[in-house]
Amino acid sequence: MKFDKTLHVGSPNIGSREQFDKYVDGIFERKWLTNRGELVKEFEVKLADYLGVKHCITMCNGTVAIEIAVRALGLYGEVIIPSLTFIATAHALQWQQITPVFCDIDRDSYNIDPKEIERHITPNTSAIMGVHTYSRPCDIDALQAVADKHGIKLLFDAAHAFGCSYKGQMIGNFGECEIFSFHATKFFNSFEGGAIATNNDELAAKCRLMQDFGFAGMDDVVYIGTNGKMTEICAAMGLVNLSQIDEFLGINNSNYNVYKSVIATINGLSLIEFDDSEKCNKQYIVLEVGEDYPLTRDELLFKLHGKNVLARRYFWPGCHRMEPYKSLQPNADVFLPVTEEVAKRILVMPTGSAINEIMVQKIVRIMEL
Ligand code: T4K
Repeated sequence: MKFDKTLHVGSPNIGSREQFDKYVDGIFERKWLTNRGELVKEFEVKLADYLGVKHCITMCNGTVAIEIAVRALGLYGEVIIPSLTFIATAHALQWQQITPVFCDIDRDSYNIDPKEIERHITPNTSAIMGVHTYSRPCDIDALQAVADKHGIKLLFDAAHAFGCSYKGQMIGNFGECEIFSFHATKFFNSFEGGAIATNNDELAAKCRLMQDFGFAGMDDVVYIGTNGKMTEICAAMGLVNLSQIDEFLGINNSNYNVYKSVIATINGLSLIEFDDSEKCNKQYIVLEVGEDYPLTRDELLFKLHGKNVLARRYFWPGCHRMEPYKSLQPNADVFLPVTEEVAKRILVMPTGSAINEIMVQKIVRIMEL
């Protein structure tokens, strides 16, 4: 059984076309396309309200948002991050001549392991940047304790964790700031886009200036800055999708439950678990392919691809095995045994509004062999 159309991991959730068209009419009527237009302002208010955070500054994408946050926080030298993440986490640092120092992950949560951090701290360490990988929050309290003990900053790449909570509070409220991605492939998208969420007034003001070349007034530049602004068309998409976010969350939840019930019967495959007492977007359906499964992870991947199921190996082989880090830090793997083990076993499966229960059952039938 082969699917007629390719099933993607990152197929976008797209809200009401009618509502979107109305926003677009307004954009053309106002002739205001970017540079803090009406829709961007409305989107920021609604995002901050949804997250229960003081400031949410929209950005052109998640990568530039991290770069701006890092710059606004005055980070330098070395920043500790996990290697099991999308390459943007590392690149946003290296782009600014800051060395990403790769720390191992916890075997159960796949997130940066707070117990492993201290071995990487040097006089040059300026921060820890946790990543809430696959939507599961890091052990934030433990990371904050390490950061406080060493007088370094803590921030989060929350690209995967919009709509998720930690101890009942929405992600977006922790560390110095948290950075979201609203890329098309995220369960909540604005075509391209991102945001910096923070409760720190001073940091928010700085990020806002830096995303607009450092302009504090018409002819007054106060910082080195860049162009990190979100456009009106992206804000329109974000507003539409935010108004339907519960629908997308519901779809991901029900797809996850179907995957869970059917995968439970297959020996050698295990599925990521989420804490039911917290809010979670469940946007990544992550499988681990164990030793007792008859195929290796890669054999299963190619079998699925052959059936038009474009499963992904996110985030194999780990940033430390990609350039330029592979050459710059050739021995990084010595401290990353868990990352190495997990990276070779994980497989990310399609979900979102393009996928339904019947499709999930068919996908799992392919995996039953
Ligand atoms: N930090 C973390 C932890 C991240 O995961 C990311 C991004 C970032 C930072 C940076 O945020 P942004 O600067 O991107 O806002 C995709 C996304 O482009 C990327 O945003 C995402 N993480 C990453 C995990 O996935 P690729 O290179 O794998 O994308 P690609 O083109 O292979 O697309 C993935 C699948 O989605 C394909 O099967 C095609 C399908 N697709 C894609 C698009 C764009 C669609 O069906 N429709 C579409 O419109 O990076």
